[in-house]
Amino acid sequence: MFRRPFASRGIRRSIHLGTLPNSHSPIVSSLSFFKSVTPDGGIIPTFRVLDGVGRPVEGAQIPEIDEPFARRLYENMQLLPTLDTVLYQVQRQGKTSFHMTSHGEEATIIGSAAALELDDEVLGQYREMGVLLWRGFSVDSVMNQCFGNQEDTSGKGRQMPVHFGSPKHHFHTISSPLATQIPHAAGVGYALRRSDRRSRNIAACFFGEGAASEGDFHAGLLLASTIPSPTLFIARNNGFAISTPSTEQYYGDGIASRGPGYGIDTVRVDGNDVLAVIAAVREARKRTLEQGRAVLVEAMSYRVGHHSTSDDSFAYRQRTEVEDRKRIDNPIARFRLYMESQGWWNATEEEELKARLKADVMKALKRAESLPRCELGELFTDVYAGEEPWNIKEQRAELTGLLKKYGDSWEPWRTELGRFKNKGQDLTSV
Ligand SMILES: Cc1ncc(C[n+]2csc(CCOP(=O)(O)OP(=O)(O)O)c2C)c(N)n1
Ligand SMILES: [Mg+2]
Repeated sequence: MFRRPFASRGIRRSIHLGTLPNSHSPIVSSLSFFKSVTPDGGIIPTFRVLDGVGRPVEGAQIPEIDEPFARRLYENMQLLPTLDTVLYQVQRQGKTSFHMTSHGEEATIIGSAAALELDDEVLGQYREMGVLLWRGFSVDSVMNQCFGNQEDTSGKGRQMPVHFGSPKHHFHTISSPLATQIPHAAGVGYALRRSDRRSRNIAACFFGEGAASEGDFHAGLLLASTIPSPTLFIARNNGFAISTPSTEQYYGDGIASRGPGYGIDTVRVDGNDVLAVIAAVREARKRTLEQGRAVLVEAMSYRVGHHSTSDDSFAYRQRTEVEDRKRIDNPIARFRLYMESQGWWNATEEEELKARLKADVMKALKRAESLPRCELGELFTDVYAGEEPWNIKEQRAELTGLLKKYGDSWEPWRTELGRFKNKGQDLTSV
């Protein structure tokens, strides 16, 4: 069976000369090239609901949300930067090794999370902590992961900070090598299709526009397109892949233009407009589930923060550009203004919320930094299922030998061992 990829896209045919055999491609007598996927040969439009100051735009399709839901959205959009700001400073104080913020992308991340079902499988890139927050992953859990202490449920302190994972929250563990999650998501979508969750859940995959330059992006979209599965791809186009501006990542019309090439329903949305994101992702999810086919959403935003704590973005972009982008279409301010216009929010509540969130985060920070790490021997557990293989036994024996020899006498090791539960004795006392 052949689809008609261009039938509705306004490719002009001067004369009807039939179609190619085994194809619906209409034969034409005029030579014409094209490089746009829109019917009028233009740029793919961006869907928005609210203007820059939170007023519905003309003809806006406001998604259905009630006051409690809107409050929850807003609180999570505020919690995310509260955590980010503290965790960024904590890294600067040398207490943790790394952090990545979501500054500027709160609407994309929280809005998408809010449009998904809580048990949809999520495969993130690394900037999607907000999805976990929306799903009830606690502030304590965030801190415990970032400190890698004995209560880190993501990986017992064996992952870098912000490399969260939580089966309970259907959040697959973050893996930094770019784009690996994209073909994985197509596989997760396919597994869902073959399971009893077939008509209930989807796989939602987040990635940056930079990650979309990897081969894995194309492998993943092709897989989801040819082996249909309920997989929703959400591209966070935040303008940068570390120092490389998005203008150097593609010459075509962003990431969205690639969807139709794979026969995938696609939409571009204003990623700084939380209501637009909710409307777009809700509809995308519905299509994904109903058609059992992949859908692509490109959310347009701007990374206001540095790439990570290892980056100083003023080395490659103007401070004024960043300051401007903090003001223009600010996702949080914009939604707050909308909330206020509905009578759902006011200045007193704003102050109370900020104070409460800051207090919650500081309390969790104090607790997390006071807890020891897991026992050192945990380093070797959970690597393989079944009987422990020889190489793990060998590595444990080697570390134990070194600890027995230098653990007490070499100061850096002594200090480091003091941070683990039982101070490494689970290894040395055996
Ligand atoms: C395969 C691979 N190449 C390079 C890197 C280094 N790296 C880490 S993040 C990043 C930029 C990714 O940009 P984007 O996908 O747009 O996501 P953003 O950071 O903007 O959210 C790069 C190049 C990596 N982690 N993996
Ligand atoms: Mg990016």
